[in-house]
Amino acid sequence: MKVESLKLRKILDSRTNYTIEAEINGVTASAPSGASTGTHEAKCFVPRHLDEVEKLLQKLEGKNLTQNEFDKQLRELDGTEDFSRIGAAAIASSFAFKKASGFERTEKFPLPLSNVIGGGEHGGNTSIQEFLVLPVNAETFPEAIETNRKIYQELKKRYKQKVMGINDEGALITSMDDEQTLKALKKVTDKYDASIGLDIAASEFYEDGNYKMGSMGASRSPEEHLKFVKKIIERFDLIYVEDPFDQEDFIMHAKLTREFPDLMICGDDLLTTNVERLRKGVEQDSCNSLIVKPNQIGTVTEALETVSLSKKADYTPIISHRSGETCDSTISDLALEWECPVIKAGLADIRIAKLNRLLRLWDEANEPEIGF
Ligand code: 2PG
Ligand code: MG
Repeated sequence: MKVESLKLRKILDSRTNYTIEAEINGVTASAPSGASTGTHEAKCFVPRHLDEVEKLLQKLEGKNLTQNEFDKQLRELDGTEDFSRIGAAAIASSFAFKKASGFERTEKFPLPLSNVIGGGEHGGNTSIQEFLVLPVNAETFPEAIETNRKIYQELKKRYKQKVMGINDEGALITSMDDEQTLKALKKVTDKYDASIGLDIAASEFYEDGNYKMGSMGASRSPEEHLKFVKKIIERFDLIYVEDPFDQEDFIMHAKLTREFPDLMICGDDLLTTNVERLRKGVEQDSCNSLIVKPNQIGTVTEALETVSLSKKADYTPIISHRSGETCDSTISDLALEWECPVIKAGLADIRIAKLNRLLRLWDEANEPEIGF
């Protein structure tokens, strides 16, 4: 596609921080941002002199490029390993180029993995960052949304006295600790034929060699923490566990994965959508699924490279939003193009942009399928 015009501007995100919107040939896309970011992620910030970054990227105007070439040019113009010069302009521009050149969507829809109760860095009382629900037996995307919506609304009603608000991802903040939350959630998910998943985001409470879950007054060694995770997996029939250990600990992840091969043990901060880190994870059998956040690596092309390796290695790719979001729904289209069987997003607030995009696409599809 020929880049006729490229513009950058500052827009607001869901945390009222600024982020970047790129406009290529009149098509806009924007960059999300994380709060619990992995150390190995691309830098996703708004550069102080955005006009200079815009001028730099406008060198691409007039060029006829494939997505691959465009993304490579972004890398070259930036000139750093982790996009520390152009920051969020990388993923915003890469998304905008992709949207302007068009998607090659399949009709394979992802199951929505929805964050219903939250804590950790996103705000809330629990040390575990996200309590997620997966409507495993849903046969259509609208049915899957209906299940998750009912669970969210029932939680809000049933635990009215304990709900204190919503956090960065639109998940409920309650006065319950981690185990109380799991017990409460289990009652509701059983009723609606859904399973529970967790983003433990353990790097956020890993300190001096111990896992310190403040909300439960617990400090555990890695082996003790492994026992704790195993206990809650069994007791609450978890189907999905993300980042159960520190982001550098490939070995403890592997220990857990070995014991629960039928569960999705997923690397987010551990793998950071980075093909080299995924390779390391695959060599050590650390996980069996991974979170795909294109802004963790900075371009659509490199995120796709990671997805391709994940499929070869039998790692389930789970495309995901960030805790700081905009109305951009590029990841919904990418989920269909890349055939990701699960999409992780919230249910409430600005997250509806991604889900509503998928509801619309479902409506337009001829013979859509969902899930694995
Ligand atoms: C995560 C994400 C999204 P953040 O840890 O998986 O839920 O949070 O964007 O803050 O990294
Ligand atoms: Mg995570």
